[in-house]
Amino acid sequence: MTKVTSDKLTAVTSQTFHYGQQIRNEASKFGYKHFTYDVRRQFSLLLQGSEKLPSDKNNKKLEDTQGEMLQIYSTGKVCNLNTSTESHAMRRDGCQELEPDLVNIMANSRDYDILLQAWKGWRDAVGVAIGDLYPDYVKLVNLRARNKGYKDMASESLQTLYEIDDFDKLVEGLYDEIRPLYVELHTYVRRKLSSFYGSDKVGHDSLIPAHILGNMWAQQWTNIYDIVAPYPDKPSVDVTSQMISKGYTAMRMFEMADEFFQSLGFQPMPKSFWNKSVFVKPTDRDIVCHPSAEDFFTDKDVRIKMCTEVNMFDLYTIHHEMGHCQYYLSYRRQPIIFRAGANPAFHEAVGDTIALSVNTPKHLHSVGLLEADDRTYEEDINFLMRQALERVVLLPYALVIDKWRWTVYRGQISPQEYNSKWWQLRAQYQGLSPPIERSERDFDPGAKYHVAAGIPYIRYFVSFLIQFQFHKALCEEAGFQGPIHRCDIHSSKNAGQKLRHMMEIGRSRPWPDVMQVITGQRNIQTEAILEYFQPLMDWLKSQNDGNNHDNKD
Ligand code: X8Z
Ligand code: ZN
Repeated sequence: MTKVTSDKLTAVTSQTFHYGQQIRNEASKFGYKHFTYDVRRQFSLLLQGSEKLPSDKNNKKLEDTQGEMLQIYSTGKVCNLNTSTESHAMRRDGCQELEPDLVNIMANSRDYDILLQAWKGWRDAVGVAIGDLYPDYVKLVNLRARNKGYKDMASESLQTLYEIDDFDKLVEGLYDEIRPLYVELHTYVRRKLSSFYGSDKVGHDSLIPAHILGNMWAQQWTNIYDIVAPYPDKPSVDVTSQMISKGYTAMRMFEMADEFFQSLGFQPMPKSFWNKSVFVKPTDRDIVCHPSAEDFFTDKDVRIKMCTEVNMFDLYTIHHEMGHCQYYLSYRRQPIIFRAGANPAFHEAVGDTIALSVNTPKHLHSVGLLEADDRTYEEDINFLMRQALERVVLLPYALVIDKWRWTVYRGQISPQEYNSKWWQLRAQYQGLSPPIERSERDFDPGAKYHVAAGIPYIRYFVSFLIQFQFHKALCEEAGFQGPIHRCDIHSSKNAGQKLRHMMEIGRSRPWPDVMQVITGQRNIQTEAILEYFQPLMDWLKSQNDGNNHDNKD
């Protein structure tokens, strides 16, 4: 992102903020309690925590600090990487950018030291600089939250977004139900990595070094599927190489996603989407490559921005982003205040729910990306392993990010403990350790986009649970019989209608009501995800044979 772009962004953020204050001011003049339900709900959502106007000076400071953090993140580069033994892209300035360069190294290199250089380099380049700004940032967001009548930023984001008290305790309880599955998976993966890299690098009953899991943040581990494949002689369920050999392009991947939604009865993506979205990384300017989907709130103007690479993970991300766009289009007839997900996790879950079908061997076979769909036990387990690396692994990661931020916002730790607390949570929930010594000069949370951009993360934790509830409900609606991990809802107009009904409601009702429309349940549950992964859980237990070590101790 150039300075000009970032100044523009700060200016627009500021304008939006002031406009919001102005209409909130107007709205606060009405005694709305006796209005009809719909109008009352709009007023109360609009007026949520806006008791006082924050001082303009502090607000400007917050915008500037936020802008600076994003600027550091989006222009971060790692120079002097010694990758001469491997063929990795090197830019003319001898530096590597996060996307695609560093992301690809983390995904594809199997050299322990090169991975370490890329991992450390990225944290040196952006973490440290963001860490210098973070204590001020925390003060400013807390000040803003208190001005609005909240205790701190943690309670502001939890209360405004989820409309439930003690939401943080609720998610902790849900994770307790997932932990046994994660512990089995972690134990198995650690053993495979230990044989691959050697027990001097990965101990048998210890934490896993965070840089060898195929991902810069160890948030999803699909890129090391080849190392951990349960039945390596059976066909790979990762279709990246088929996508490449069949000459797939970014555009073709977007068209595939659009076709899937249409098969469920959704409208095609509008013309402006195809004209105005960014599908591949521009060569003439820096942009924030982190994938995003935007609602322009006029007509049908919805767009995606993504620096797409041809691989199976990006195919999943495209469905994720298109889910956001379909949500924007579904609720566009609602009043502005209701044009949002039932809660942020619902927005994150739509595209992921669709991708649960897209990823099935049955579907991949039907689009010519898998030669056979044998439906043998081995193929099932291979498939579930890859799915677990994509969807189970994210759960503890998501919890770590926001548990850490809540602790920080609540002032329970001081800036001198930021990084050590981070690694304590990484060990406790994810079973990961830093590959080299860290200190409080480092600021490893800042190496993640959502921390630099100030975007809450617990939405993904909740999304990765409810997407399985949605999937199960839609499969039933589609009349699918069999284990839910094999279900592909492609072409089911009934499933599509049910999903659309839920999406059209937007935020006009409390989320438990909306959840009920699609699943018949009123709460977040782990039953569907655990049912989905049960065959893998049984297989992992037999492999680990009681040799698991809860990474809590
Ligand atoms: O940020 C995203 C999306 C945009 S809302 C690409 N995700 C999280 C991440 O990348 O950290 C999707 C899954 C988790
Ligand atoms: Zn998203």
